[in-house]
Amino acid sequence: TNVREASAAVKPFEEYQKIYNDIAEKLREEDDRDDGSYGPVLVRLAWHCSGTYDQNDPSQNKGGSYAGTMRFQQEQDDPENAGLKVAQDFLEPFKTKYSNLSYGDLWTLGGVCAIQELSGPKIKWRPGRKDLGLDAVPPYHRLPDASQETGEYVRSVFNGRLGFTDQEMVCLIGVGHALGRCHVDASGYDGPWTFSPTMVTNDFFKLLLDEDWKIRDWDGKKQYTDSSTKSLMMLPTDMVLKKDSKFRKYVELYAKDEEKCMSDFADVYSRLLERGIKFPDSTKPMVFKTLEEQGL
Ligand code: DDH
Repeated sequence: TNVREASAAVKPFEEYQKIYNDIAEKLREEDDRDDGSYGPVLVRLAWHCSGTYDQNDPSQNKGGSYAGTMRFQQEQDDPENAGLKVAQDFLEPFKTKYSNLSYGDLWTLGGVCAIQELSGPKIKWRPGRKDLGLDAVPPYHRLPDASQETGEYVRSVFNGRLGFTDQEMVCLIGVGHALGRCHVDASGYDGPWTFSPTMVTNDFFKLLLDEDWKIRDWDGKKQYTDSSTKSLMMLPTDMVLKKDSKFRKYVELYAKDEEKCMSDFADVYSRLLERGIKFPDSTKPMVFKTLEEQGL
């Protein structure tokens, strides 16, 4: 019910593959961030522009990736979006270079490209989102607050608003947080979740189960650190996946079965990027080739 209609694809597949390649080449060339890649922050931008969707909101403020409203200061100022301007700026040149490309399409395509180029699975993607005005900016407090440490809270976001199952939320959070790191100057948290933050893996699940996680002794926000190396982190919301038995069985499943983890993630991330959007039947899901597959 709470959906917006996408326009029919305005470009042929080959045009979108060109945009994909441009983003992928820029990712390869610019390595002056954190662990050497802007990929993780692009994955987070795609998630945060989509994660504002609320299936129960009867108002016009539906959120989701459709309207590209994070280009407005008002949405950038949502405390949960701190640090994402970097990703928007990274993608901005392509908005200028390609006409008829909406922000919603550009930012979701950026996430798809980053996952695939960081050796993740193929993510099906469809175009047709349209830029809408300021009145489409979603309200704050829809994106998750990492300090909340209950299953009830995590489910209120992912099931209540976004309509995902327990298994789907575990998959999204755990594969997302295999990538990148927290920044004190953005969220107030600090550090990476895994030893390979520029590779899409199921390592988050293995580390969550295998490591002994203790509250970090510092004067920052409450977060957890692994006892063996003290170089990794978990957020309070991440720890819920281990403590809640209904979540934990999926953590165990994904820690054991990387193939299932990746194919489930491909499916659920793709649907995350399309929350609240109805695509015309004529728009078939696109699957892009990586630079490597094209010999580029
Ligand atoms: Fe996340 N995430 N995330 N996350 N996330 C942060 C970083 C990254 C939460 C909080 C934070 C997902 C779910 C949740 C990524 C992907 C995904 C940071 C640190 C916080 C805090 C930001 C900073 O300081 O720069 C919370 C809470 C949740 C939750 O669901 C309960 C999901 C579903 C994804 C996904 O992509 C599917 C990625 C990638 C990063 C690393 C960004 C970077 O710059 O590096």
